[in-house]
Amino acid sequence: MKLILYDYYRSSASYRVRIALNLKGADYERVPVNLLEGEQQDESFRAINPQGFVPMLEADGARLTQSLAIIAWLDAQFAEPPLRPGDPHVLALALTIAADIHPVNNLRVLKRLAKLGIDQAARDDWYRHWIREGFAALEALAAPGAGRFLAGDRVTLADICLVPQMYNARRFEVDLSPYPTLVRAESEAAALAPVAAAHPDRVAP
Ligand SMILES: N[C@@H](CCC(=O)N[C@@H](CS)C(=O)NCC(=O)O)C(=O)O
Repeated sequence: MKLILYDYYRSSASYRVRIALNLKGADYERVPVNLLEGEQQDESFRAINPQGFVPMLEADGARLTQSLAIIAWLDAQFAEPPLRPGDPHVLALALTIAADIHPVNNLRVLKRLAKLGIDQAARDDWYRHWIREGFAALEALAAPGAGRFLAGDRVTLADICLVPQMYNARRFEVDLSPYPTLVRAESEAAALAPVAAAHPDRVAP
């Protein structure tokens, strides 16, 4: 199967899909879409992904969008390791990040805030606020069922969402000490070679 990933090295939704592809040992090519230069808005890209977002995965010509849907599809195609996107607890942890933290801190939202006259310091405060609020909830939700990873002793979709969100949190200098479960799970996941290979610094242009 020919897999082509349209991504951007610092896009956390793309980072999730890179982690999943690497964990599954899938062969894929990358086509970088430079978000800072606005390539996601180019007519040619919107013609193939009307939402103007990365990631997008082409699989034998079929176009898949939305990182969690792409990962669920990959999980159905490649059995090992099972990432458990259909497990309600795993999915709830993943969505706490992918549906509740990430969208309000997306580039287009930050650009909109700037357009409304919100200055850089206030935009950074906004960004950190939603991470802190989301991580506090995630810590409480995950702690009782956590093991080596966020939802037990095997890596799941929840860890795949956690690693890129922790990367963003560190970039914005969020104090992570109130979230020991998240810090522990992330360091276990980040130590896995397929996860490490998906890091933005490893794929930067
Ligand atoms: N819900 C989507 C979100 C995708 C998304 O927000 N991608 C960001 C990069 S992380 C993007 O392309 N942003 C472009 C923009 O904001 O203009 C997913 O999980 O795939």
